[in-house]
Amino acid sequence: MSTKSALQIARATYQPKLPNALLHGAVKAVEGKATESVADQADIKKLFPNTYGMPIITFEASEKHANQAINVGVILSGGQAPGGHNVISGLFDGLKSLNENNKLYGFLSGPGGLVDHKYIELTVNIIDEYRNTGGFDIIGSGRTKLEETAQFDKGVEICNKLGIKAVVIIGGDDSNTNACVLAEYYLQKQTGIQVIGCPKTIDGDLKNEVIETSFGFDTACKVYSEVIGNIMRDANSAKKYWHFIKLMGRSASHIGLECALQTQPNVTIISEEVEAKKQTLSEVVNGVADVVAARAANGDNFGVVLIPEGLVEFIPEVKILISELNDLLSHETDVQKALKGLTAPSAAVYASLPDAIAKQLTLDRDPHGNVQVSLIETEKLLIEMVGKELKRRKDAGAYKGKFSGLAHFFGYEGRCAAPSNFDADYCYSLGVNAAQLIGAGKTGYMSSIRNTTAAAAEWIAGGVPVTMMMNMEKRHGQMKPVIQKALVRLDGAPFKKLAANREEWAKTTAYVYPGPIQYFGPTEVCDQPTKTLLLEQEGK
Ligand code: FBP
Repeated sequence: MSTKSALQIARATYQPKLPNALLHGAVKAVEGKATESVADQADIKKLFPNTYGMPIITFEASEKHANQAINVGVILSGGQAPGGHNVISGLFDGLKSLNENNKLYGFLSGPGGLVDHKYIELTVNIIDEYRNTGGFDIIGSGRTKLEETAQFDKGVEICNKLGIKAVVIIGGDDSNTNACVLAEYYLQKQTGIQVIGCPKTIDGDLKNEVIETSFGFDTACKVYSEVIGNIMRDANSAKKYWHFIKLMGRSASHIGLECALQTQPNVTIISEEVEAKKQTLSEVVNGVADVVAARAANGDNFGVVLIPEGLVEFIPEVKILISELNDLLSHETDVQKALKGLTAPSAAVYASLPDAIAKQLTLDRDPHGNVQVSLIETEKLLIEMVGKELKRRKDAGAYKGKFSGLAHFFGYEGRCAAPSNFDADYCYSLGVNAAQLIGAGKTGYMSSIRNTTAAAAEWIAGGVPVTMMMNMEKRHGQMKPVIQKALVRLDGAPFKKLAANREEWAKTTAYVYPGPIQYFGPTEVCDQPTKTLLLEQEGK
């Protein structure tokens, strides 16, 4: 056992807040109207005959009644997100309040644990060690996809052996899609095993009309914003560097947008806007160079630029280049030979890239043959290209400033942070709520806590059928049912707020220094949700 810090010891005693409906361990499930999937209704209905169209469920507090003892399994899936341990402790406490003989098993290292029969029983002593802590180390996580019926059948074997009647999958859009496929299969095969999902990902892209936010987004953005604020203060003190900060978020730019709203940087690139405006790489570079030049004209040779991790895949010409490279390199391992197969426009884009980045595009591929965007050093790419552009302007007598760029990438630093009060409360509620969905006999549902900008007591607890969030999308050449990913909406309140202010933030030095997450203290300091969530909910 590792030695604990004073904060960890104090934090372990924090009792997460719960919605009123979940406070006393007994609920009544109120069913809404039948639901439809967000799109492709006929296809989704055909693929999910047993779990399609189920109603949204809202829980109301009720009288306690006797429940049969059951065993439940839990899985952490995908990238770490602050609050995962609280989902599990909430699930544990929720199950115990249904029946103190209920048992919780944790499958180890992600969905693979279910298939490979690797598990531990989660006892109260283990759970108590992890309350309100960051990380997924209680049982580990992994990215094995649950897609094949052979895997599902292996799952039935271990569930039957351990007497498990329900599996809770804590994951992002893909993992919850797979949870729904599993729920449907287990119903069809009459296994008697329920499957419940929980919305996780720091990326913030698992949200919709009925899921207000994915857990972990709040804490991760606050951690990044603290550090961005510190860098801003350094920039404003030394007045000699331009800091280019890449922020995690595999495709959507929600993290970059939220951090921008919290800290007010000089430039924030939003991938979704770049794509919508069909911007070229040189247009993106010119946009940044314009701000650097305008600030230099005011004597400010410093600044901060926020860059979303997935940017390159949203620049149409780079996206085409990457897809051509994926194809060519899947047939030809000799990179030089493969490059000869590029179309003329892609060859030109490739030639315009700094050598190191061009090399990253050809070398780093994941097991599916795709470029791993988190390994592409977009922050360095932009520094180099903006530097070149400024030199060109200087040679033409159009710019007189100094430009010195520093590169940063914030991602892993925030994924295992101790959850903010919001995430601690939200996650614990999601876990207790998942136990109630199991108690109510539900399957194919995602645990849902809504009204999250109100005080926790007023949060609305219940369940949302996963099929409701699905549409059909092309994956590896085939149409598949998947939960629709939520990208940044350019007509949404958070983006509009950025758009209305960014010209001002570019020119003036309007930095905000949010400081570290506070766990103890006044509610206006400790319990605020993200600006994204506040702005989105305000508009409803
Ligand atoms: P999830 O969608 O699984 O929550 O993971 C998100 C993420 O943190 C991305 O922001 C990032 O691109 C990716 O995981 C990194 O993956 P890995 O942990 O495999 O390096």
